[in-house]
Amino acid sequence: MKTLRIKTALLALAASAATLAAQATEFRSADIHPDDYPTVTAVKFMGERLKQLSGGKHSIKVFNNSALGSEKDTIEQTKIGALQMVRVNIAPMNNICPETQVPTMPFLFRSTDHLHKVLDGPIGEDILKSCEKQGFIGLAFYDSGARSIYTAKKPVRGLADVKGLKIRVQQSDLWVALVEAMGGNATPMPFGEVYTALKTGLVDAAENNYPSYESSRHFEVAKYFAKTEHSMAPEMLLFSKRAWDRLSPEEQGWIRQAAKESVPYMRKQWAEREAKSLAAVKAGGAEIIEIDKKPFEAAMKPVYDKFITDARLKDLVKRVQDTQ
Ligand code: BDP
Repeated sequence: MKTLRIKTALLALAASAATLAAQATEFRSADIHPDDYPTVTAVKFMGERLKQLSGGKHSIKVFNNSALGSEKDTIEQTKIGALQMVRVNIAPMNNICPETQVPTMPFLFRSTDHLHKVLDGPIGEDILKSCEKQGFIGLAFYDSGARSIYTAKKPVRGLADVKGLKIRVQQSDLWVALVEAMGGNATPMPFGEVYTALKTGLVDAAENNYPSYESSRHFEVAKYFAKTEHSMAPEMLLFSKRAWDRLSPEEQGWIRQAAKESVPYMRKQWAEREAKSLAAVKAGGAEIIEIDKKPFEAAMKPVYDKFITDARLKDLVKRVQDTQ
């Protein structure tokens, strides 16, 4: 009798799980940025498109402002399927899937056009696919402009000024090497801790694009922005492979399409935001320093020697360089 009751209960549970699967699903996506940041608005746009494509079955809820933790944390949550989606910079993926090191490499892209051509084509596809064996379905790349160094106390006007500076970097071995090649001391830490680190002098400098420099208010505590533009490391949109494998090919197609459609939307938002952020940081007292980038570029050889080691990565870098 008791077993029968348990069996009935189990059956009921299984039935309700099946109904749940057939019902609307709200995918959870994480971001460290605030509401109006282009990465967040782009994923919201994607959610709207997904809703339309799926006839209201699927949508996306964005947990932003680091609500679910740092990028490293949310990547982990996505891997185990606790989160279905995450938008991160490519940097914290560098230690997880080596191909992501390629678009991170210093002074690799000649322009935003060059970056778009590479990421929109077969090289971009190859890099997105390369994370699958690690548990991530790469959906899209988003723009992130170029990253430059900014300092709290002394301006950087040339490579020699970087020597000995304690510089916050993203959590990636490649980034540590990149800053060390410039002569700095790299301190990896999550983005959310950088403002205080700059303010208290735990670090002397950080590096980022204009929108992040502005939205994080780092410009208030590190006003010298030296336009080193040393990397154009893009943003990545990833789906949990665990969650993905439970979806039908049709559902997967909707997600891919909605993600793809969010890219031109994001690019437009990004270009506008870069201009706005630059104006805002200038108005807020930041000094934008033009800099000769050649010595910086010349100093990067050891980074290529250390990270672009096997034939596969060498070939990817060459294909990027050959893209016209
Ligand atoms: C911003 C990226 C964000 C990174 C942050 C960082 O959009 O994903 O977390 O830089 O430096 O530009 O950590």
